[in-house]
Amino acid sequence: MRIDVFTLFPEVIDTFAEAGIIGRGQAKGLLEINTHNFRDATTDVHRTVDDSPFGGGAGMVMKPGPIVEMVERVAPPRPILFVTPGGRPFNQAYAKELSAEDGFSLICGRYEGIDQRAIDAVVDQEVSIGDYVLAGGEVAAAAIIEAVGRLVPGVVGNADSTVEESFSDGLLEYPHYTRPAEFDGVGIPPELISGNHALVAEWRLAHSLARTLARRPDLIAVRGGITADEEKLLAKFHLR
Ligand code: JF5
Repeated sequence: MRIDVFTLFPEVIDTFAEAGIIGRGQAKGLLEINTHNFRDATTDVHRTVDDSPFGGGAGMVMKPGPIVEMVERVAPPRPILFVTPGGRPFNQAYAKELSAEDGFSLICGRYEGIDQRAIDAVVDQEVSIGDYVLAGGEVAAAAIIEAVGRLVPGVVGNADSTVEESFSDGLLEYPHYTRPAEFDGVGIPPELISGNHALVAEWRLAHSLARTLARRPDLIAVRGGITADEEKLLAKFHLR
């Protein structure tokens, strides 16, 4: 999968893309992350990428020329996504959709945003990673690259680890434990060392359900509520 990122801070994306699981994905030849600096598409001696907004107001707006010129020069993989708080909410389903593509591109804004004519000329989709405002799109782009890149077959080592996790079945993760069996006087749930695989699976599902009910009731509603069998399972582990 090829992912191209257009940004005023390519070193932020380059550094991120060399690290961890995404870096390994690139080393294995499964991912290719390319970065492009809008400033390299400027024509004036000051390499100007921004200007004050028509209509007045605080802050600066990214000029359309360098954005459209850089995108047309590169002919990057589509869809081209503009990262902005006003975009389509990014979630695991959106990540899965993008992971089915051969590639996609991300445009990162700075300042107050980018000229609407650049969006109209080159952008296919607008995407948001959450209801907060960042100083620029780079951190959001990194989150999208990581969420999508790890779904590309072979990027994550253990074949099971991308299927049995939060959101893959619409529930939050159950609690995890490892050695030591007692830490600071606190033990672990005895079911997990019972040797009974069916009991372990039931304990995990019950705790996923209980956590989701407590923290994310909206996700339970999406699934159509709690079934009678799920109610029984919660009661079995004293979670209701
Ligand atoms: C950005 C103008 C984009 O702040 C964000 C963002 C928040 N959720 N998703 C994306 O993007 C950076 C800043 C200013 C446009």
